[in-house]
Amino acid sequence: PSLLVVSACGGGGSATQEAGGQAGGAPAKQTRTLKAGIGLNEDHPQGQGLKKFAELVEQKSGGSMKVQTYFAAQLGDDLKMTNALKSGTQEITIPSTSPLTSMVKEFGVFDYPFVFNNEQEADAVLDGPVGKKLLDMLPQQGLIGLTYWENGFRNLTNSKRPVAAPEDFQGLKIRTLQSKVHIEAFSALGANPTPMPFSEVFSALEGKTVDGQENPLPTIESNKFYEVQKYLSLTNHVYTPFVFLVSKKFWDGLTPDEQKILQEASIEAGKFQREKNREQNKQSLENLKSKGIEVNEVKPEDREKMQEIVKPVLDKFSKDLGEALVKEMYDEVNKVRGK
Ligand code: TK8
Repeated sequence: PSLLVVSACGGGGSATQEAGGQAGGAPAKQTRTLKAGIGLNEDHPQGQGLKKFAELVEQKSGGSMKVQTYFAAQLGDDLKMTNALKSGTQEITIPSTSPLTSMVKEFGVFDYPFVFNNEQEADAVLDGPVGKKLLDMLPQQGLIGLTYWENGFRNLTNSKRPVAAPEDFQGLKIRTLQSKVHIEAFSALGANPTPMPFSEVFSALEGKTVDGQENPLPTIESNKFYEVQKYLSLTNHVYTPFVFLVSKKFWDGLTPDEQKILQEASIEAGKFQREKNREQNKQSLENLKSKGIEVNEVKPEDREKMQEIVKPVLDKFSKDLGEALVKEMYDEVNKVRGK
């Protein structure tokens, strides 16, 4: 007679042990169920990536590890889910790095506007020593950072006017990420930044508590911000990474093999996710135009002016976040540029 023992596993995650019959029978096989939640929708590249990750984990573990997926902030916003990982009530989340600056301030270097010109430069920094250094700061927060996925280059939408030159930011009430660098950079540009969790953005735009917001194009499309915004300005002002997080309490209870499965699957699914995101970024621009949002470009010289305006803010933050770290990031970018 087979015996089913359900036990709460020490570090969170539910574990089911199926005893292989009587004592002396086949070794007990443990099944683990991992809760993974994200802020974006199932059809967004982040959602597609998470589903890919779940498939890979199931495959690689021969079915002994199962990932339950939750989309669209069903389990809460980025910070709430990250805190659930810390306390061990959720196993996986993939937040933007920006709200994590309240835990690891050094993630603020990824909030510097106008650092990367393209995704390849971002990949070099994230997959290189700078990215690694930041992941290494997570365990002391009760978090394991396995790899980076892509949120992407952010663009501004608003209900007032096209934003093409720095003066167009004047007085615009913009929802920003919960990051000091973002808040101060938008203030320097003359905007009125209002930080809030992503899950509150649509209703804030709809109810006109804010005039605008900024996010990558796939998100603007997937979350239907075009329904409540008139203008889309292709500012490409900053690149936001997603960081793949696992609860440390949970991680510490895994076997090395199980850890390896999660590590490999997160990286493999991440490659898939980055590719999907880059395709979708192009597609979303077309889709958004056809939805009737008014799109404008930003001239390189106006981007440079914006860059000049935020520079003192960044110089100030570099003192706090570590000038060596900031320099390492820019050096890495210059390497890709062949400088
Ligand atoms: C989704 C967020 C979102 C981010 C934001 O959970 O908050 O604007 O860009 O995509 O991480």
